[in-house]
Amino acid sequence: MSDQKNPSTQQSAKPEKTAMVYEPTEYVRQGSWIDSMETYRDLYQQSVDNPEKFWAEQAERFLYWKEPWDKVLDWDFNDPHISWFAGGKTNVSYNCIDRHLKDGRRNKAALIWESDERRSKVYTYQALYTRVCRLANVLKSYGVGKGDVVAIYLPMVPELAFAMLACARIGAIHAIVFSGFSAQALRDRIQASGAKVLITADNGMRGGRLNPIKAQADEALLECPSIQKVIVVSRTQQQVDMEPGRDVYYHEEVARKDISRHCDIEWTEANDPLFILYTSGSTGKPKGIVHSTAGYLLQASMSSKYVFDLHDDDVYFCTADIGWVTGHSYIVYGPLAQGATSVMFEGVPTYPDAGRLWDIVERHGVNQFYTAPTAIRSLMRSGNEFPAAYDLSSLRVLGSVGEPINPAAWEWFYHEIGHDRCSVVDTWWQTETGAHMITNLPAATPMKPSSATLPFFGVQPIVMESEHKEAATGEDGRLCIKFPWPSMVRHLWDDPGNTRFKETYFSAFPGLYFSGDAAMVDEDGYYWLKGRVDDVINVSGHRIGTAEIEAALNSSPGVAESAVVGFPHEIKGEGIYAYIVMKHGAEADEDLEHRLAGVVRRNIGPIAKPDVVHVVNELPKTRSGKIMRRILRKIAAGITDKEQFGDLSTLVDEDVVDEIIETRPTK
Ligand code: 7RM
Repeated sequence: MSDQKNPSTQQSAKPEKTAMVYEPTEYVRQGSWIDSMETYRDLYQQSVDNPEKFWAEQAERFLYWKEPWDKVLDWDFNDPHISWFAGGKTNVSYNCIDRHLKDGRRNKAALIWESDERRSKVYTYQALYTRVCRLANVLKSYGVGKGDVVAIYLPMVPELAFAMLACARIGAIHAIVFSGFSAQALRDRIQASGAKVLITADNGMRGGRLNPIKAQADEALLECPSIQKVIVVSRTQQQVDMEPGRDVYYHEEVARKDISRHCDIEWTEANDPLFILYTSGSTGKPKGIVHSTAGYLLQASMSSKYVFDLHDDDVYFCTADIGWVTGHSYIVYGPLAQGATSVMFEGVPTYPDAGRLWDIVERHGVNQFYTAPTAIRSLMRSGNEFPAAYDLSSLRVLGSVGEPINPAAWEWFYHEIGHDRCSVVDTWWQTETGAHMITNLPAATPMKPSSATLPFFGVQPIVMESEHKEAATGEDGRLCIKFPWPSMVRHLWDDPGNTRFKETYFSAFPGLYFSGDAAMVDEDGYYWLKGRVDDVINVSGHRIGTAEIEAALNSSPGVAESAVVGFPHEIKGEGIYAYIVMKHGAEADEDLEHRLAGVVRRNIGPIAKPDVVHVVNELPKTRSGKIMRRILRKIAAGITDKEQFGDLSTLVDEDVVDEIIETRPTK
């Protein structure tokens, strides 16, 4: 763990902090599942007093079990292993689809897909069943079965949801790669996961622009010998290269004569992996986060119900891309386990104009709307005339996720979108936590703008000042979790001996799970998140490791070394600032920035492109050879007064710092 607090992310709560407390309105409280603080506190108390009893009751209530479990919980955070509901048999596809065919929801809309060009398609639970079964049978016909990995590289098309549920149905493990990632990033993830099959598309369609997904996939597959079959969804009906024997069209395969529209369930053990999702950390390659079957689905489902106060007639809309964990848990698994109607949007918030999301809310009568602060800030900038032009009266709960929401964005969301009567739920969680961890409940918890408020049921956070010492009320510290929760990451994929798993999450604070975030608890017990304390940059709510960007930059000819840090960015939350040292004799010409952007785009994807490139002669290093990132973060944030840099005595050469300050680009 790096010992320096990342100052670039401190633009969150404190400076702008408002004293305002907003009580849930009568409008939200009416008919809600949890309508008072007493109910929340009572249930929360039960959940921590006797976690096993609490979670066993919830598991009975929220999931269908083919066979009961033998043991509710088995865990150890020192030699980390976590097992929930061991011996229990269930299936995620059954819980998200089949049981709703018998509980009166057969003809209810499961998914409403809204295309980039403003068409929509509705899939009932019955339709979802048929689609998923057919695809599951296609996968089976290729020999895919329990424990096999299926890589998915798809834009936001309905087939993405079908593919997830088809894998779950036959016990295969999906590994979704965000369609904005590059060929090389896809290749790395396929290689790391050992996937047998890839499901992809001819093209993606976003904001009226074509994304040549199949071409990217083909490039990746040049170095992925594990892939035996490639299923191609025809999104734009364009001619793409198809490799005979390997590549097949989705629509042709599911229509094959030998493919039945029923597919038996493969009953999986509660702890069997449901999916792998790669996420960035402070060092090395992305980590393959492995989520379980039962525990994951239980918490995703239960939080969907209570945090969004989801009711049977509701239309729920989460704007995330399924390539990230938010889409996994809160477009597909959580809402569908609840038997809800979930809107899946292919496009972008600003196409054809900045009213697009409000247009969707109006046309589909959305009741819950879940998005990220970066989207809110960008729409806020486009002006109030956009939301004002639409009927937003169906809304009841507004959600935020991805980074701390600054008070100005919170207030705008609350007033301009929620018309002072909806609740804003600020949900803190991570890829690793699988589901919501710290959040308000819309009809119960008084809201303080910019605070994620209180822990969800069963979640036991603790803010640590140092390795063995808890931080005092009002003091910043590191956010840890004391006790396992059902949707917790179980291990990292391909991590023999659990070495990296232990090192990353369980070694900084012995006996605790460490989140990588800074936080403070106030006098009311409310949590205020303060951003990452490791070398992870949160760009528009997406996690990107500085080490990954540096590796890309360093591979560019002429670059000797680089250091990447985050800095406060008005829209993105954090921007990417790259310090570059050129090789002896190499020139930092006008084209350098463009070349570096290119190499990052190719290695990772467009989201990781530096916002600022700063060529320096040397990086500030300590006598032991470590780059002093603390200083680089300050300079990137525009702090150039050396008085504010703290102790510089361990630097080899302080003049390096002066040179960097003097040459700072001023755009
Ligand atoms: C769901 C997701 C996780 C990191 C996490 C935080 C930050 C997410 C909030 C937040 C403050 C929030 N998964 N984060 N939600 N910070 N308030 N409500 O984003 O794995 O991609 O990122 O995101 O730093 O550690 S993630």
